[in-house]
Amino acid sequence: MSTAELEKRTADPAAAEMLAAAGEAQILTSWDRYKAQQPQCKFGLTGICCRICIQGPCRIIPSKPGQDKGICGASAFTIVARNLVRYIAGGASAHSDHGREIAYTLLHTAEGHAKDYKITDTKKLLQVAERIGVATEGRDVADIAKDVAIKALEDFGKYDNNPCTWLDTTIDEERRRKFRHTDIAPTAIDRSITQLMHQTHMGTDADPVNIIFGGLRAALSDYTGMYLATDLTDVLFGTPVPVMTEANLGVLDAEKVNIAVHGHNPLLSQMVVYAARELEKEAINAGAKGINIVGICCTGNEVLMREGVPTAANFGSQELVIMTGALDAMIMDVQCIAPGVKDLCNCFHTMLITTSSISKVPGSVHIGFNEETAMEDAKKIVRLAIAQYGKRKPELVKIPQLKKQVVGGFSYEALMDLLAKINPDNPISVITDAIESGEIKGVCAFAGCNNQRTIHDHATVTIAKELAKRDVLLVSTGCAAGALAKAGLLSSEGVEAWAGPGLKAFIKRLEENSGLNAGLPLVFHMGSCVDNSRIAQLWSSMAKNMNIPIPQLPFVASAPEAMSEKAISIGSWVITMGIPCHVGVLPPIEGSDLVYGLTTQIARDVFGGYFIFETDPEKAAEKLYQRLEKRAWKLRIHKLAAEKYESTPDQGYEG
Ligand code: MSK
Repeated sequence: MSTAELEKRTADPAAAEMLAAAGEAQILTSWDRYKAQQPQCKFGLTGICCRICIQGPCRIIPSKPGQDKGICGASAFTIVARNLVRYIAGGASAHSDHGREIAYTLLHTAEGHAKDYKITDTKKLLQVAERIGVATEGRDVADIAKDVAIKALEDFGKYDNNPCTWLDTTIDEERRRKFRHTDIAPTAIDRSITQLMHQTHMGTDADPVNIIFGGLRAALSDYTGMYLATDLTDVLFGTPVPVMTEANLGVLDAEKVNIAVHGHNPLLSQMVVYAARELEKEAINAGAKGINIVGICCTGNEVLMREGVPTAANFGSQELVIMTGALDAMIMDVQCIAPGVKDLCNCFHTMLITTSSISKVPGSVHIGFNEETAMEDAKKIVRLAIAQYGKRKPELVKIPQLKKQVVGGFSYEALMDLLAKINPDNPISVITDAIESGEIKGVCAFAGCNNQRTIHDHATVTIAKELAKRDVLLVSTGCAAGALAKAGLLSSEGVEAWAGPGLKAFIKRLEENSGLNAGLPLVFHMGSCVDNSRIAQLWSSMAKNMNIPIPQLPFVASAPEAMSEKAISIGSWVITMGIPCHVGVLPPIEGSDLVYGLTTQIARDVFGGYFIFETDPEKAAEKLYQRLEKRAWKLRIHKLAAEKYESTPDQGYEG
């Protein structure tokens, strides 16, 4: 494969090296399968293929009488809206079901039925308990944890009509009112998802506006599920603090047993990390120099944040970890595991181990993972990997010697601790003062995946560099954080290379006071996909400190390579919170001008947040920067006016 062809596939040099090797060995990857799918169906791409009943599929051609509607009479706008919100239902179900598993484990830990787990962060438990109204005074930690877990589980299926607790206790009064007026606050997660599937069933709702609002209710369920997942995971495994690690395929170690944890649920990956520490000697007895755990996707982000486990790949390059010939086992839990990894495993000695009853791949080994026997199960899995090490074919081992330093672990609490070194009384004001003085121009949060419709990692890295140059403070989660990590933007090297003068001065000021042994990174890694809740906590606290509603805050979000249903549901709740959200891949909505307008214009009028669809990374950076500049400028004008007329700044203007 020529260099030009490789550059069209990935911006990651290690991935390019592996893709060249795959080409030579005639091993097909997702890049080849994407090419083989071209041209993709235009009806599907624009959202006007309806498969909701089995009279269909119906494909809409607006200019052709008779075919301008589906067989049932559904218009293009109904079909596009239904298809779009069903993505949200899928995303919300995945995030929230993940949260449910964590809540059950916390409950069983508190009851003493999950002996391998413990309550690690009591401080966070008490904070969460107080926030959601669970009594703490004079009570046993286990009793408090039990009540918190039950409250979380109630958010899935409670039968009263009050908003979900994790939504209601984490938003301000202005958003609470907005969600009440628009009737999109979910009362129970499961109900909102079920109701959305009902609403979009054949012959129920044909009104695209009503359908979209039903979708937004489910999106706020996604928010609820991921927020409680973050809170309770911190309680179980600890709230992340800054850690040093590395990223990219060079983190694989030819002399060790290499195990990749892949998926999302830390209940498994944390146990694998603990088990590997205990079984180090067994690996040495097998002839290896030890055990090397590496992460892929968000379960990788979870253990990076808490344990400093290095990242081997993000979503787009997951198959290429196997291509190194040095991966002994890939352990998967749920979500974002491409079934194509099994084809790669068949070409090498890598064992694919599935662990969840709802996530299996034909031909792989299944070890059911249970919370009651968590450590035992994790050890069984690690021992399989050790045995597999002996089957490695040295002649097939080819690890690209490319990796970058990463400083991660910036939970909301860790960020506040860092800011408190400068202003212990009001840590968040360190950021808001820097925005008000113009030293930094605002904040951009990067989230989301890789998508074969874009060059792997290219848009994420390009937009981040462009915004950093213009003094925008950057935070990230998910596979976007993976892309930035592999490109060196999660290190102090990134600050030297790409930060504008204001951003550099800001980060250096934090660094001088940090008390850490490492330099601070250009982009602050805030965790996995569910940890977008940490980003929401950040913007809420900034808005509160500036005494403005969130839609006036100079804060934007970007998912340059969005791929999954979860990314659509995250983006949807981000806009309901009042944050402009860029997406670098057009979702299938072009088949209806009305739905397109709802997401990009009407959303702005109603919520203050809206989607910005832009596939060109340079243009996207420009648009994001303009949004920040405009919001910061309006803030300054209103503040000046308030000072001049000795009044309080106007709260009612559009941000
Ligand atoms: S893993 S949802 S590919 S970010 Fe969270 Fe990555 Fe997107 Fe999955």
